[in-house]
Amino acid sequence: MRDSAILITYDREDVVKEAIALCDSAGYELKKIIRQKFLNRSKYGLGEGKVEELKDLVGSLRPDVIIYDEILRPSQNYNLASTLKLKILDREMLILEIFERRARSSESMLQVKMAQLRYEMSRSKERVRLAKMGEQPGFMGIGKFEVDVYHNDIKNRMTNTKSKLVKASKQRELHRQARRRIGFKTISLAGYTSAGKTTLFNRLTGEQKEESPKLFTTLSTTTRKIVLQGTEILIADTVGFISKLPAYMIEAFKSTLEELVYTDIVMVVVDASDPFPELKKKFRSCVSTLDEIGVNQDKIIFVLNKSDLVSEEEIAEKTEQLGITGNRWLPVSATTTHNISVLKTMIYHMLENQPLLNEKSETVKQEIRINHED
Ligand SMILES: Nc1nc2c(ncn2[C@@H]2O[C@H](COP(=O)(O)OP(=O)(O)OP(=O)(O)O)[C@@H](O)[C@H]2O)c(=O)[nH]1
Ligand SMILES: [Mg+2]
Repeated sequence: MRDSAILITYDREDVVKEAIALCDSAGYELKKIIRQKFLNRSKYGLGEGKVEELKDLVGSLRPDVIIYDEILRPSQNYNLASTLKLKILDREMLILEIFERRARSSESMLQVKMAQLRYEMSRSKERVRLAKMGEQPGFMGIGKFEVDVYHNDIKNRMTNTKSKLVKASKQRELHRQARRRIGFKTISLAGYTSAGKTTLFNRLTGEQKEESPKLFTTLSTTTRKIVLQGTEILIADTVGFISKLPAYMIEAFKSTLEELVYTDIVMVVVDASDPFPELKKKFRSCVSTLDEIGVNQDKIIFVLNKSDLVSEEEIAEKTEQLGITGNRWLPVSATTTHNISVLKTMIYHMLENQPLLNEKSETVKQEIRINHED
């Protein structure tokens, strides 16, 4: 049986929709959705009056957890959990739970582990402070010795996980070098979660990787060879982005996302059927994440997917409003295959006019190299 939850989120349609999809992807059955204008009040996140109401609701609905669609400080989480006597999952923890459920490859499992440890580490200071005040359950009467043990334990596990991730990253580097020697050009799919990257990937490669309306269906990269006008190229599907993804999570997935820096073309897949405000939010989140990992803008193609659900005029209008100019964009439908052959031609021409690996990406590579010290 699925665990049940009360979801607390913002009072905005697109936000509510995404929060429901996140809960569903994590496997929770929603008993109630509470919409609030503010979720960042100091003591509980929620206002005190709302907490009282919530107490009654918890009494009658008896959910297993409360899902809080914002990032809570440990003290807020503790205050809420002890008042409601329930486990509280904030947005970060919820995303981490989904990642944990979805991780299949050993590298993605390590990446999730790293993100969980970073989450724990970022909260450990305040938890220790609460413990010293005798306020954190399970930490009662904790002494200096136990605090040190706790910290060192997280640190050791982080060092351990990181060294395994560095190994995996080196392995990737070797693969990249091999590809470069052979002269393969590569393209990667990127974009917000559920935009249709895997569906497009399957359409381009004839693969049958899992496509699903659930969020974060894909967590590890799959690379396949395709032939475009007689030339063999490699195409990679990647993990999706989401708004408010904390930097440490991007950091944890860096070795996977790094592929986007070295690839010759990045196809940013956008769900063109989203209403404009949602589309804009997701688009911005993609562009800023790509920017953060150091992807050169010149090699981006914007693929406006799900064109079967909206008119071409509407797509053109949305594209213009997003500020996408020139001829680096195309409406397609991964489901009906509309414009897929045009997309292939576009990719082919773009690759033809590009050197295999330009100087710029070499510089970026230096900048995003994982920092072994922290
Ligand atoms: N109508 C329509 N639906 C599509 C299209 N492309 C994908 N979908 C649907 O959109 C949902 C998400 O597709 P995926 O390919 O799993 O999306 P993704 O970007 O790989 O998502 P993550 O792996 O979760 O990041 C699925 O239910 C697909 O069937 C399309 O062109 N038209
Ligand atoms: Mg996918």
